[in-house]
Amino acid sequence: MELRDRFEKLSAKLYGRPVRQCTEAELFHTLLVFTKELMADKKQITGERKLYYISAEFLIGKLLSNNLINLGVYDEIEKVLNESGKSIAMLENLEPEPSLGNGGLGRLAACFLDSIASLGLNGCGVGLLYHFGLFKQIFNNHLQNAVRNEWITDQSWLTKTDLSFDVKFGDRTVRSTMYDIDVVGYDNGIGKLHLFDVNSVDESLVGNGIDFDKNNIEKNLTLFLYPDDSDEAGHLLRIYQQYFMVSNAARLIIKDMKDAGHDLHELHKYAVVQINDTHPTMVIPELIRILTQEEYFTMDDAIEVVSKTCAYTNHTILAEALEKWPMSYLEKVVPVLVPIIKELNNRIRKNNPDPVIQIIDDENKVHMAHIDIHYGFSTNGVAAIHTDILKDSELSHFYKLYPERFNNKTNGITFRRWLLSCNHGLAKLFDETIGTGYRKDATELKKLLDHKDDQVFLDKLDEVKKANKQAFVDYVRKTEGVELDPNSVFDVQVKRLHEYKRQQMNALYIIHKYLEIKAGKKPETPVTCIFGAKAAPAYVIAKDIIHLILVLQEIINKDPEVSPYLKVLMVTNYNVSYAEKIIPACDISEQISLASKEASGTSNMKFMLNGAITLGTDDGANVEIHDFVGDENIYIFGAKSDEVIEHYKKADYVSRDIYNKSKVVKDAVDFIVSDKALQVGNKENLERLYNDIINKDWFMALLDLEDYIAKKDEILKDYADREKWKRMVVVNMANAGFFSSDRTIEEYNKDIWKLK
Ligand code: NBG
Repeated sequence: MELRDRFEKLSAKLYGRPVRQCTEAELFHTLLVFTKELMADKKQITGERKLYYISAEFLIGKLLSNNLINLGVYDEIEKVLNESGKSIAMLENLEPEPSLGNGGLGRLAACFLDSIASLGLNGCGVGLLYHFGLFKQIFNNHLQNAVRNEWITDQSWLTKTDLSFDVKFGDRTVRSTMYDIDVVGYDNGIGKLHLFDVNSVDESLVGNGIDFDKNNIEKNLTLFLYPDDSDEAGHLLRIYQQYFMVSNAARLIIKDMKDAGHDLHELHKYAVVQINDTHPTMVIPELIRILTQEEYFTMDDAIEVVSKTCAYTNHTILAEALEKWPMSYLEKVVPVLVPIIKELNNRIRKNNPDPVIQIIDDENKVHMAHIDIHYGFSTNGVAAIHTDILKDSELSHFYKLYPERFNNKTNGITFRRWLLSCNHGLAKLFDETIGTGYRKDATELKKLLDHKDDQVFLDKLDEVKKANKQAFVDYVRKTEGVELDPNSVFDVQVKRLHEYKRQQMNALYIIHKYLEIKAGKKPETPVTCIFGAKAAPAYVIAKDIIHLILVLQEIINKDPEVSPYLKVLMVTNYNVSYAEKIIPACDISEQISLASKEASGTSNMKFMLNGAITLGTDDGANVEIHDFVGDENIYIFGAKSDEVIEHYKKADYVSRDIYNKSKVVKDAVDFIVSDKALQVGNKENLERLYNDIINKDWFMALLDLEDYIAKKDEILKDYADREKWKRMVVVNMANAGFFSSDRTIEEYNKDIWKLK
């Protein structure tokens, strides 16, 4: 039967009406059921050996469009809907966005699931079913407010399975249920994301905001991703969550192995576990515990087989994010793992007493990453420079012990979502220009280079960007009530709010521009500075930076002298769906982290693919983008990572010296506490931020500020040279192929997972 007829038949069955008479809500539901039926027709991906990708986050985004694209029926369905004056995008507005992740780490895991299924690899994701996940952001009085974010409805992609386990903590036992979300491979079979929930969960524990009783573990366990951990109860809750996740994962793995009739002594032959950052680390002692206590393994055998099964990905060198749990916390939450962790520690200590590599340190804290490195067979970084820093400084003692375990896997993004789904105009232009081969082999984008001087192509490219900018302007008018100028340069920084990512440096540039315009120096090209970022609710300075940006937005956008040349927008509740609208509309991609601190970054890749030019430091994957496109197609500024690492070693960075020496820097920083700013903003927030910048500035925003201002002025000037700009855009898009997550996953598979 033709798709159209099947779809009509379904709407008749569900609502007793033909498609053209259905409401949007009815059609959304019909399409959801229909898509699930098409998915049920596809084969489940299987294989002898299986990957378990365990992660605290899977930032999967809305699934309707993507599933239809990967099923290969998007255009056909769109046609059917168009005939009734509807569209897929319209219906997708009704789909809530799953709130299962925070930032790059979670979005990477989602891109990986897409690529794993699209390459037909036998792998699944394992994580938690957070009911409210990451908070929803609203702004009140120029301040971030966090409110609860509901996303689970009856009409969702989740399927309840009958798999259920008991999870025993030190002081209680809870029961879990596994829910599945199907992952549609592009022109391939179906993979799975397994999400565990606690049966006793109680959403009514939470009011309108995000406060709840942190001690009521039975009820709160799967309510939030990264619950506030500024106190002990918060820390304990995170350990409860992590153990709940890995205990279920371990049970699932053992069950799969037994169902397939494998001997658990050969676990490593049939299973591989990827530990995504340190959150799932306890899967190592948990598997060892199960094998020794329930499967009669000797400790030696259990350790050997588990070590050959587990691999670890490091996503950061920031000390704060490398988890260290006090032994007393583990004793309370997971006493059964404590003797095993001590045994693992003793085995290391006996051979090598060097304090920096111990699992349990002198303060009796357990270093989770150290468990992963000693008792896993692979440790990888996520971009070339990041892996080099791990080897040469951050983890150099481990690298000396186990050089063969260290490897790099530069991150990637799935082009299905970040091109085909979010930028139909551009994808269509690529299809017309170089054929559709790039959809399966992203390196074919190179063919675009042949069109670098093709005026017709360049003009079409410009048209696509213009249309995307206009669509974004319309969306922002409707949702934020802010009027943007589609003819201005769209300069975008979207990512988690963190001092190392230096949104504050971007804000200081904006102040500098504002002061220049007020002094009569009008820029040639008007610019719109767009931000999207959430700050962790307990991260005070990050919230102060949001406050500053919102204050600037208020002052600048309302100033008739300035706003024709400069505008600021911080979007409300930045998430995957927002990213899908912003990225295709962007001209300048801000990747301005302090060199050495951004492990990789992945928005840099999405932006380049969608025709934006990078303004950035030599950090993370920017370094590789730089290598691919060459000096003339990227704008790099600021201190290099060696220099930065030296500053930290010598502890010789004094931001106040820079502030005192440079008038440009001083004027910009002083504005934060000027009368003008204080008229709009809060004294407490602005003064705290000001003091932090001149007295501390741990991530050295002032170090690079002047260089940043100069580079940004240069890129804005070059934007006016339209022909030059368009050529730079083509070179960037043509070189984006390497950053496909299909390439990343092929590398993981070849070097680590060895599936198929
Ligand atoms: C983040 C890094 C990013 C990187 C993503 C994915 C964490 C702990 N790390 O630079 O900050 O792109 O991981 O690897 O969230």
